Amino acid sequence: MARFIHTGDWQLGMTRHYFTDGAQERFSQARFDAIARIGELAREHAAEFVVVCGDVFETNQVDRRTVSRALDGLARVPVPVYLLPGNHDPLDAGSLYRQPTFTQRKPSNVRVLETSEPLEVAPGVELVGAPWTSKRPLEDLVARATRGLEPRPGRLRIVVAHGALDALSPNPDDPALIELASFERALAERRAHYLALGDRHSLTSVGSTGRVRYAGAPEPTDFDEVEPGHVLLVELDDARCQVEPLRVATWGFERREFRLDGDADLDAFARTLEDNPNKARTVLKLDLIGTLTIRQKARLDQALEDLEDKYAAVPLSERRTELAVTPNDADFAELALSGFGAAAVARLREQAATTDELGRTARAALALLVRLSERRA
Ligand SMILES: [Mn+2]
Repeated sequence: MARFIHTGDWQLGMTRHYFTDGAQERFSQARFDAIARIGELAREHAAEFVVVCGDVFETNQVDRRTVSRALDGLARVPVPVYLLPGNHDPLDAGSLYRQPTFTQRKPSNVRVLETSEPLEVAPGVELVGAPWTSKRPLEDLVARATRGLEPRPGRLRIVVAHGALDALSPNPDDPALIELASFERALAERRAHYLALGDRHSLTSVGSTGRVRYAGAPEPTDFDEVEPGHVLLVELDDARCQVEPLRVATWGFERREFRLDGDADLDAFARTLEDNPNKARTVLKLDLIGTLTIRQKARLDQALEDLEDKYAAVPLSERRTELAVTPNDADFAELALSGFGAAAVARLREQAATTDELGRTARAALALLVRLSERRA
């Protein structure tokens, strides 16, 4: 029997353009902390080893500090860890796995799967790696890694790979697609017993065998991921494959839609988003629809500014502009402007009534004016 942790897509060193410096540092740190948590889970669940199925690092160009901190974290994992080069960190001429920072500081419990030569990692248990040696492989690396394998009774084989399965990919012309049927034949013939995959950041079981899986990213990286934030605890023998997802993530990517048609909606909006106890580690994308007056839009802008201060980031949604803003008289009653100020508001209101870019700019200017005047009051 084999009992191990299957993970991948750590993406150490990943950056996001919408982060402020502080949020970026928290995001980076969370990925190092995940290594420590995976080590604790390995101990707690008596896993014999950990396989990391590619994209351990975001690129081969991550800075020295990222490599050093990763290796420091890996040294503390109480079991052997096997790293597979993926499409983000391929084993090419410039690979970080071949640079002195990595080779000289690599702890003894860490090994890079550089070839598909079966590697015995426990009595009767072999790993078969399918490493990426370039960013654009021209064949199915899993088929290549398993082609020459013969069934050996009493021996379990875990294939460690990275990439898209043909059953899930929208791009049938990609020569590197992993053919599910071909691996299922290897399973049926007992040439291999499990396919540990990375690349897809969503927790996914593919086909009906339960032996072909993506663990997903242990810390999420984007909005379109389904159930990211886990590693898989796999218990495997010839007759049985039991897999349990174990939660790791501390971050979240949330996409939320709100309909805003007045002050009551704005109250509920602010209350709901204020409620999240994990704001500093949540990236929030808002889809806002509805119709607000200028004064209400000013309230919304104030609320958004407040959210941007508290959340990790609130990147702009493409749909945020579906919010309609319509000036009404009450918006300006309290401005108490005269002379030049009153004339400017009158002109902006005229322009705000148009639907073009000028209208949008005029409405934004009026909202800002209302907001500033309220702040002064
Ligand atoms: Mn990845």
